[in-house]
Amino acid sequence: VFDTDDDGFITKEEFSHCWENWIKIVISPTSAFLIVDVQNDFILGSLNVSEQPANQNPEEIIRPINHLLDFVSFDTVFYSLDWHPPNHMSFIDNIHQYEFDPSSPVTVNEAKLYDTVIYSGNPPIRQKLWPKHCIQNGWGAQLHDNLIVLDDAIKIYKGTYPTVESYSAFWDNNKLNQTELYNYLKEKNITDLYICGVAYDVCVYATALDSIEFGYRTIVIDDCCRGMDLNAIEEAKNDILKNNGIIINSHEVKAMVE
Ligand code: VGL
Ligand code: ZN
Repeated sequence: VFDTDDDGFITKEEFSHCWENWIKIVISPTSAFLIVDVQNDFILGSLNVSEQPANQNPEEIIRPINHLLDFVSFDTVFYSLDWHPPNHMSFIDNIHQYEFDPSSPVTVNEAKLYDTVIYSGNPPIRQKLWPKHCIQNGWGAQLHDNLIVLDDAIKIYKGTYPTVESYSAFWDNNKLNQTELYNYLKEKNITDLYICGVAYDVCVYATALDSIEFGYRTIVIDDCCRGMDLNAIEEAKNDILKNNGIIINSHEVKAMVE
């Protein structure tokens, strides 16, 4: 395998080839950093996670995230963006545009914000109702102004189709369609995926579970996440740990990556 010209010696070129293709990968982890949905609507706008019972200022996560971007040499940095068309079925204002399934626990006339409804479909579609948020190209969908956005980072857009909800940055909620994230991670031979962002108990949680399922060493950076509901955050963290995910503080990241 090493000695492709079979002369008993490994040339520099042969070694470089092996190094680039597998030795480097075997002996050292390759780390990517995924920043989930740090967009205006989740930090300051319509789905501002600090209005929820967790009641911590979500802007506090920007500084430690920027610090990691400045001082840790990740192989690749990804930003995921919740990126909905105006008629997305997750918005409570749009429920009259979609047909409710008879099995829905609440009817179109009863449905309130944060209820889960069931729309007709084959199979029927369970959907939690949210305020309008992250409309494609709008202010709410922009990454927070203070967040450092690296020039060579990759953006992953999700929830882009009206009748498809996507909490995870990998998959839609029904696991029918993938984003480009997994292809990029494979192409770049990433072994370790560091994840942070909002909402801890929704999109960060779903993304972490999918990352684990794809086989990545999955590290969630606790102080760089904020969520909607304290109990749900605790449950999400327990579930991540139970599935062999890792949860650490941002000051531990640099030593792990380098
Ligand atoms: C999210 C609710 C609806 C999230 C996205 O990014 O956590 N939450 N859409
Ligand atoms: Zn959304």
